Amino acid sequence: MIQKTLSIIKPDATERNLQGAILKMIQEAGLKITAMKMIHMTRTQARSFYAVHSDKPFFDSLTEFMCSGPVVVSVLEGENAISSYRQVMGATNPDKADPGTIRKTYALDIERNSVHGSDSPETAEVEISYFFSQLEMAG
Ligand code: IDP
Ligand code: MG
Repeated sequence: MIQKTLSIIKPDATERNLQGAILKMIQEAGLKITAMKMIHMTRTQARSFYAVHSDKPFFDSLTEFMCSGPVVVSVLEGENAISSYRQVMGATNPDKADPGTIRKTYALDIERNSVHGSDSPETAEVEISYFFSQLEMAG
C-alpha cells in the first residue's frame, strides 16, 4: 500500500548540519520526498504539534527543544511509508535503536533523537496537513 508520512529533522540535527546526511538515508531507503521546507516553530506551534504528549513529564522539555532551532519538515511517500520510515528512524531511545538507523547513527539522547515520523495513517494525515497546504504537495 502506498502511504504518505510526515518527517521532521529535529533541531539537534539541523544544529549539527545533518540535514543532507539524514535525507540521504531516507532516500536510500526508497522513500520519495514529495514536499519539504525548513521552518522554525514557535513555542505555541511546537506545543500544538505534540499536544498528544501534553500529559507526559517530558512535554515542556520536548516542546522547548523543538522550538529551539530550525527543523526540516517533509512528506515522504512509498510502499508502507509509515512503518518503513519508522524502521529507518529506529527506536525512540537511541540506545535501543538498531545499527544503521538514523537514531542509532545520529541521536544524542532519548529527547534529542534527530527525527520524527508519524505513527499511523490517522496521525500522518493530521500531521501532514498541520505543516503543508495542498498547494505545497508536489506528488
Ligand atoms: P517517537 O518520536 O519515537 O514516536 P514518542 O513516544 O511519540 O516517540 O515521543 C515523542 C518524542 O518525545 C520523542 O521522539 C522524543 O523526542 C521525546 N521523548 C519521548 N520519550 C521521552 C522521554 O522519556 N524523555 C525525554 N523525551 C522523550
Ligand atoms: Mg510518536
